[in-house]
Amino acid sequence: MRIDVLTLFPEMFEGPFKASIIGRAVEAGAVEIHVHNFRECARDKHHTVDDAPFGGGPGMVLKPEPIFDAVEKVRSGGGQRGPLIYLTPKGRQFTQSMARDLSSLDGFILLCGRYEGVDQRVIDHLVDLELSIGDYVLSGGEPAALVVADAVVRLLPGALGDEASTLEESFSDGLLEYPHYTRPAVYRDFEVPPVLVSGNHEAIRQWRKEQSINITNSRRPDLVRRTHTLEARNENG
Ligand code: 9D3
Repeated sequence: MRIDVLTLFPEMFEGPFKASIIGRAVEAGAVEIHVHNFRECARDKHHTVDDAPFGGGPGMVLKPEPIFDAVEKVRSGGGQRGPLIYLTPKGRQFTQSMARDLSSLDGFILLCGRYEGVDQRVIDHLVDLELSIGDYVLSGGEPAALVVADAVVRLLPGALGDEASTLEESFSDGLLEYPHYTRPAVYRDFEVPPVLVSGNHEAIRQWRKEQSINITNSRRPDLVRRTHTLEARNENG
């Protein structure tokens, strides 16, 4: 996979793309990430990327020319044929299912906005998909691009060392996770639930399922399907 990022703040990607899962996936050759400063595509001597909005009002708008040029350069250069994704508070909210869809692509381009956003003609004639990462205000699209890249890259074969990803879907079943414990069995008088050290694997499986359903019911009732609700009732008597 190849991910191109268009941003005015390329330095915001240096640490995150070197460290952690993404860094490992890059090292393993599962993904190539190219970060471009589209200020370099501005033609005037001051490399202007923004201007005042037509019609008046506060703030600045990102000009179309540097962004069109940057996208066209990326698409002709790296052979990138994937969609252009614009990170914006007005976008559809990013989900795990979108991460899965994106992980099957050859590549995509992430466009990060700043100020009041991009000229609408960029959206109308260049952008394929507008994504938000949730209902809170960021100062720009960069943290959202990092979130999308992380969620997608960890799904690529070879990114996690493989084992975890397959386990994830079959077991968690759309529920929040059960509590985890490790040694020591007693720490400052705080004991691990006895069932976990009982050696009874069926009892452990049941306990974990019940814990998952209960924590999901109390924190994220929107995630709990009817089948889970019935299971919880059965297992709780
Ligand atoms: C100060 C401008 N705001 C007017 C009320 C609108 C606004 C524009 C641009 C607010 C935030 C931003 C910058 N945010 C993003 O570019 C962004 C974002 C976000 O803020 N929240 C969740 N997902 C995303 S994706 C991109």
